[in-house]
Amino acid sequence: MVNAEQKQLDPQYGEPAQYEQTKKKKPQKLANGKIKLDYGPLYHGKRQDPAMKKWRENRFGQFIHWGLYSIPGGVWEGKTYGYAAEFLKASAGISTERWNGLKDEFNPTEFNGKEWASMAKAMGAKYVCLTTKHHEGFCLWPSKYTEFDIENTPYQKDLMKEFVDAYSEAGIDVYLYYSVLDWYHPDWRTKLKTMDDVEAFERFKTFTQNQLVELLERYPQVKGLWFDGTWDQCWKDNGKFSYELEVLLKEKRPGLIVNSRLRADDFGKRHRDSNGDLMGDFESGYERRLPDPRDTSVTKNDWECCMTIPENQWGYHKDWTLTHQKNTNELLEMLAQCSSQGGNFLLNFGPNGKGVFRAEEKRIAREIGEWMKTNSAAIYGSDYAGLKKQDWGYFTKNTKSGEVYMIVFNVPISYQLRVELPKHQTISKANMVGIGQELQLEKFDSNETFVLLPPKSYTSPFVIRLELKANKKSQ
Ligand code: H79
Repeated sequence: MVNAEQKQLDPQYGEPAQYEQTKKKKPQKLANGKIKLDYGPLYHGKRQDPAMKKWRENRFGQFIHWGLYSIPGGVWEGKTYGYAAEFLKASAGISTERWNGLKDEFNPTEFNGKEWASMAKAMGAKYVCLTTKHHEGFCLWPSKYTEFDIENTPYQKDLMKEFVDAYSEAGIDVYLYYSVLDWYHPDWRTKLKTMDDVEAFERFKTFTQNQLVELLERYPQVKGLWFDGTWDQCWKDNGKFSYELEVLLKEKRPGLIVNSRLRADDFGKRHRDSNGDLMGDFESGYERRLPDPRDTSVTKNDWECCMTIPENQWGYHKDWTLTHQKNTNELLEMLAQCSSQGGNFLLNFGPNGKGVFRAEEKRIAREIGEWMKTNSAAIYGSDYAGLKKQDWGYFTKNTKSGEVYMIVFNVPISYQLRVELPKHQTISKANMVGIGQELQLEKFDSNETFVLLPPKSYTSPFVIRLELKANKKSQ
């Protein structure tokens, strides 16, 4: 037996082959100038299979953060902690033992899958992503691989089954969030410093794989997995594992969609490999931020922006007055921007420990839904329109019908909305969506036209549908 000190990663004891392999590789250039990778992307370019097309058409999703952190809601022993509520254990320095005791209080008696799904549907969400396990390690489903799960709470029941069934029946695609980082599991390590760490992490990888396979087997309707908590050195040094995990999960569930956070390559590069190519099916680095609205390079890959309503609260926090709360029009503008650049918008909700959404969330969901009732044609199935962005808002183009939409957020004082088209095209007609009113056009340059708005006060964003025609002399 070697003692603990000897077990430090001393060269005389060597390192397990798997660990060595990802840590010590030297980059090799291929004939095309690219770095040779054994664990790069599974494919290049955008996936065009039906499952991924559906993901793209959905454009708008509901994110749900729900776990033990939803009980204290950012408040511990009378003190309010302003940082993200799901981080309360860390920000208030709560011992693991005390935090884990929250499991005995988790009893969401007000949870009703059908009501949740109908709220999401009325909002216009086409997909949902639920936290099955966040950093705290608590599992919302009854897992064979841990005691720290819903089965061992006063609630006991498999609420995830009710959730997945209700959303699926409502026609909303279900995705599952899974944090690899785990504050509960004794084998989780951020960095592998000793042989013990390496061995523990091997067990942790098995645990992770088992849980993910378990999720896919238990919930057959699930369309994809949304990974998080993969930024630590341990994961970056295990590119081989994340590659093999992606392969395995996709074999288990053909068509499965995974975000770019799952992967690290041979040299520890995340999201994008050492050659700059995306790993996973969509770029998920846009957390609480959007790309520059004029940046067309983002249209090369699928991507998604996940967004909170307050500044940075994912889990339920009792006090939302601490930071700016985005209003409905601000959120609609983000949704429109995502659609205009070929991305999805995933808007977060954090129900409380009883399973109740806060009043502000219900109101925002209702208001978004009202807008979507009239205007969703400019969102669902839409993509980058190939037109130069203008200051009044965003162009989108429906990929099936080819119809072009203008989603207007800033009405100019002149009431003139500038549109610049390719030389071979002209606008033949412009209609206000909803009212149907035809708008006057003024062509003022070979390829520029003003869409003229009736002068009045505009109080909410609106959509204009353009009919385009090819010029006679087009080449
Ligand atoms: O679930 C929500 C948050 O709780 C979770 N992701 C969203 C979807 C989240 N966990 N951590 N964070 C967000 C912020 C963490 C940032 C950091 Fe880092 C981790 C700072 C240092 C390590 C990521 C990696 C940013 C810099 C390096």
